[in-house]
Parts: sequence; structure tokens; C-alpha cells
Amino acid sequence: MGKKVKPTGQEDAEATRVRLEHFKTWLMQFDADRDGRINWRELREAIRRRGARFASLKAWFALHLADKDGNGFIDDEEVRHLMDLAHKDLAFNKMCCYG
Ligand SMILES: [Ca+2]
Repeated sequence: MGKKVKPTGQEDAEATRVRLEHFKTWLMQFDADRDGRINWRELREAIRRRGARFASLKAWFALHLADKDGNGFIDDEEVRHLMDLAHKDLAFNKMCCYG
């Protein structure tokens, strides 16, 4: 049928890296205690700010999935997991900062 407009596969890694940097920058606005990690409260605030419903529940869910070492925080390494989740489940797909 119609033509497919597809970006070249090459830019994927770079695009992902840039997206991650933007996501981190945005997320760290909510790092209220400035410890460089995102806890549940901070994540809930971030989700609320996106206008998502059930922010408390989503924050809990996302934290448990993204927090790979189980310390209760999203640290620098784990932000990428959170970003993946955010796109899928947390109504972050209309992120202001990606535009
Ligand atoms: Ca924090």
C-alpha cells in the first residue's frame, strides 16, 4: 500500500542515547532530596506531572520493575529501564522533552 517512511537503522543507537539523556534530565528535576537517585515519592511526582492517572500505583509498579538491584531507588544505571517502561506503560509517550 502506502510508502513507508523509515529512518535508517544506523541512527537507532544514537537516538536512544539522546533520548535517554533527555529523559534523565527531565527525571532529575524530581530528585527532591538531591541524592542523584529517584525514589518512589519522586517518581510518583514525575508521573503526576505527566498527568497520568493512578500515579501512586504506577510509581510503585515502575519502581519494582526498573529497580534491578532492589535497593528501592532508580539510580543512574536503572534509568534506562524506567525509560523503556515509561514509553510502554506510564503515559510518557507524549513527553515534552522529546520534541
Ligand atoms: Ca532522590
